[in-house]
This record gives sequence, structure tokens and C-alpha cells, in this order.
Amino acid sequence: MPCRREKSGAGQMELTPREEEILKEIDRDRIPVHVAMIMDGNGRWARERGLPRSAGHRQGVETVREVVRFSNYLGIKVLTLFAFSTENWRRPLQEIDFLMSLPEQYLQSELPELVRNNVRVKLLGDPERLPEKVRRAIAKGLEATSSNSGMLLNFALNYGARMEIVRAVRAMLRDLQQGKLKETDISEELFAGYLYTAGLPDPDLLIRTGGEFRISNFLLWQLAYSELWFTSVYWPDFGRIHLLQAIRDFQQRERRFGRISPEQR
Ligand code: V07
Repeated sequence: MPCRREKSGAGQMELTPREEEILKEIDRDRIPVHVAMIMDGNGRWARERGLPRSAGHRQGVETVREVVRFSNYLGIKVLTLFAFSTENWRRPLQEIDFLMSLPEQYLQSELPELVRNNVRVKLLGDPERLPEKVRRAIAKGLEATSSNSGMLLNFALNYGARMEIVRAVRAMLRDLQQGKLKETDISEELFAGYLYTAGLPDPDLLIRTGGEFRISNFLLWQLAYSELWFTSVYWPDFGRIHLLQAIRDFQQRERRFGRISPEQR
């Protein structure tokens, strides 16, 4: 019996012949479980068109919509998007204001579809510094999708990996002092449980758009064994075809997690 793929809740999707071509080279049973993305190049995309940076960010949200839909369709279980770093507060105030309007905008238009498609939304990062209206919009999104069991959509917002690690150390020390754990309990697994990503599998694949070859303080602990995929394509131009290429390349790589390959043995 042919295997039908609608369980993820994404339903049908019309693919272009080029997309179909790449999809045929992909093993649908080996889709990366967790994909993380650094969505870079929005400002340059705008500048090259003589547009304000905000136009790049707005177009970037369109890409988020499309990527979320398509990831769900492909059966990715966890999608983690780096939306705003702890370093981004150094940007001009006007740009920050605009960026801070995007979570609400996105959730306002997408929440019904996210709910329908069984997607669960989560925040990675410190909500404390976020404006009240952003916190409220996100709380509503979390609440409305909290019982969903399909794809988990993580937005890293006011996120920095070193800060995440420091925060985890503090929380662990607190538990140590309160006698909830002892020094010999400390292990990689225990420590991972204090991170924002507690309970989630590490990313199998990190995609960075925009032509830079850096990790930029994103998921430092969690990316230890991830496959990294870089493209010069700007985030607003990133599309289904690129995600398909990334997954195809991912499947052609040999993941060893520090072991030697069998033919070397
Ligand atoms: C932002 C669009 C994508 C390109 C990168 C910068 C601009 C979606 C969100 C978002 C965040 C939280 C949430 C729902 C949506 C977002 C910011 C910037 C700050 F719960 N896109 N996007 N947030 N950009």
C-alpha cells in the first residue's frame, strides 16, 4: 500500500517541477528531526533594492511563513528560528521597534493556521527584556498551541547561547545548594536539562542564510554534532527549493558523532 503523508497536518502542497526533482532525491524516512536556522541577509536584501531595512524584515516574515508550512509538510519535528539575539539590542531604536512588531504581526495572521496544522509554538530566550505587547502576543500563541502535538516551532527571541549556558549554571547551582542534586549527578544530560531546549533533541541540521560562515552565539551547546549548511542566499529569497537542497545535502553527509567510519576500522 502506498504510504500517505498527511499526518503532520500540512495537507497537500503543490510543488514546482524543480522542487519535485529534488524531493525525489530525498529519503522521506530520514528527514532531519530538528532543523535550526539563522535567518540572515534581510538588511542587505533591502539595501540592494533601495528599500529600508524594515522592508527586508517584512519580507523575511513572509519567508518564515513559507518555511514553517513547508517544514511541517516535510515532517520536520522541531524547527528553531533565530529571530532576535541578545546582541540585536545594539541596533538603532527605530529598527528594534519595527522588529518587535513582527512577533505579534506573525502570530496574528498565522495562529489559526498553526493551530489547524497542529503546530506548537515555544519561545527560547529571556522574555524579561521583551516589550509587554510582545510578551502578551507570544503568551497567547503559546497558550493557543500548547496542547498541539505536531511540529514544535521554536522562536529564539532575545536569545544568546552563552547567556543560556550561564543561566543554566546558575539554576544548577541553586539546585545543588538546595540539596536537590549532588556534584556527582552533574553530567551532559543533566546540564542539557537546564537549557531552554530541555527535552528536545539537538539540531541535526543548522542552516544559515546570508553568506556568513559563523554560529553567532546560537545554540552553542546543542550544535556540537550538528551538520552545518551555509548559503549566500538572503533570507527573504530563501525558499522551498533551498530547504530541499539543504536536506538532500544533509542526507549525503556521513554523521559520525566523533566515531571513525566503518571503512577505517
Ligand atoms: C522576525 C523575520 C525573519 C527574519 C529575521 C528578522 C526579522 C518571526 C518572528 C516571530 C517571533 C516570535 C514569535 C512569532 C514570530 C520574528 C522577530 C523578527 C523579532 F512568537 N519573524 N521575526 N521576530 N524577523
